[in-house]
Amino acid sequence: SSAPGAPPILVVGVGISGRAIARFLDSRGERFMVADTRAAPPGLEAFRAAYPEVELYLGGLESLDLKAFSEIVVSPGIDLERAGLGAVRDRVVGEISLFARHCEAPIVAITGSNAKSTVTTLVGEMARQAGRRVAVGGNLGAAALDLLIDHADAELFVLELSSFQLETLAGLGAICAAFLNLSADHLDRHGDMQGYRRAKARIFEGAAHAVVNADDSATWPEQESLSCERFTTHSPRDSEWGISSVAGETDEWLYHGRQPLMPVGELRLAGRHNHANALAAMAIGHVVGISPGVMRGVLSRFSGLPHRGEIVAEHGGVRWINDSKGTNVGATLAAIAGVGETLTGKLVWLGGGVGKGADFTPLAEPLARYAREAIVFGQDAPQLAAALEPQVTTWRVDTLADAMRRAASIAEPGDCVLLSPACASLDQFPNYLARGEAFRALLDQGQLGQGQEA
Ligand code: UMA
Ligand code: ADP
Repeated sequence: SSAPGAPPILVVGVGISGRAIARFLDSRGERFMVADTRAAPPGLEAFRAAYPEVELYLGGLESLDLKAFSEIVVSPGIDLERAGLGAVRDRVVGEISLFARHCEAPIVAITGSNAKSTVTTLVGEMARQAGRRVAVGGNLGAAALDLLIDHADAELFVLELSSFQLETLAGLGAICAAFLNLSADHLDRHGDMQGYRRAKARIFEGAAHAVVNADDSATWPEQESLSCERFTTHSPRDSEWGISSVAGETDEWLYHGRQPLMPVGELRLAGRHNHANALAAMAIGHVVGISPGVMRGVLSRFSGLPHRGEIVAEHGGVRWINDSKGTNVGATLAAIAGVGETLTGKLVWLGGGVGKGADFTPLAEPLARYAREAIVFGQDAPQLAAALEPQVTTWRVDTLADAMRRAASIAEPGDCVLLSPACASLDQFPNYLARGEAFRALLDQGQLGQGQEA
């Protein structure tokens, strides 16, 4: 705890991370105050109720004497430059730095533009099935510092880490650091792809082992001495994790080098991108000593997280898929390819929201191939329409509900209606979960005019 009279710590943010940081500092008897740059942040009342004694400041941080704090612990949503913290960067740490400083058990850290939650959940489940006391969280589920308090006896921490969390992180020292893939996202925050990649690559600092994507060189670490497991959706070279057919047979199997692991057909997760996810999870599990048999068992049961390629309804021969977590172009390309592989009819694609400065033009080619129509909604619908036309028949509406009504009116038996918006939801929903729930609720209400037989 802080020495009497020592400068206090400043915590920035009253969201999930800010509350976890405050709770952690409080549990250690540290002196701290809390600030949020917003005048009326959501979660304020809950924060006040939990910490009535803690000094709270709302508004622009320039009114605070930032030099008066020994350390400034920031929430991931804080853009340091925009919040006026650029000049005191040397005293800024993120929630995960605090976690790393106090965590004594081994850490598995997982990042990437997409697939983080799926792979993190799989690895956590594999460790649990292997009988380990494991705690899973970070950018998904419980905040990392909450895990440190609530699972103090964990012998392994499996953390999903976002680029926002990694940006302020130094020397994590993970036993296994996985960088799954890189495609454009959050460019409004990180400036360009180099800045975004640099933030993510911090995951490797001090790591004992890395797991990277052999098909995506942007995920490879600069540290040449770092021992690397590599996964690919092609035939594995050397000791890579990959996919191949058994000699003389057509069935595909997952392989580690020349060792067959399990038939692809035994996976419950569909689509090539999910085969990559299964391989990544197995490579990580291998690094931390989980047996192939346990991993196969988990992969043969896991059917995916909600809001990620989730089949929500089938009406009149039309399948409705909720991929609300498809919040960037790379995710949506994977979802379209995954659905397209199995489609008998056409795709009716629903997309739109906050594009975060992304280039949408890569969506045009696969949508031109598979889609009956692209129905776009929300804030950046005009940008989407401009990127898709004239190759793709595009229809513009205001809301998700309008888009679904339009989809119901044009879909034919054998078609698939896919909500994989390639955008954040924050213009019209609190988050991607609420968007996915709205999709499900509108289907359950049966008011879309779609065929009613379930
Ligand atoms: N904000 C301010 N001023 C402040 C503090 C926050 O304007 O002083 C704004 C931020 O710009 C942001 C919002 O408030 O728009 C929330 O920021 P936050 O850092 O307080 O967020 P938390 O509630 O702590 O949630 C964060 C993650 N959210 C973000 O990074 C935006 C959650 O991931 C994560 O579950 C949680 O920490 C616990 O680790 C969500 C997310 O959307 C799922 N992550 C992004 C993604 O996956 O793409 C990165
Ligand atoms: P994250 O936590 O990184 O957002 P999720 O596991 O929640 O990742 O998946 C988010 C979305 O990304 C899914 O809904 C799907 O559209 C897409 N996706 C999943 N796996 C991959 C992959 N390996 N490559 C590209 N996109 C993927």
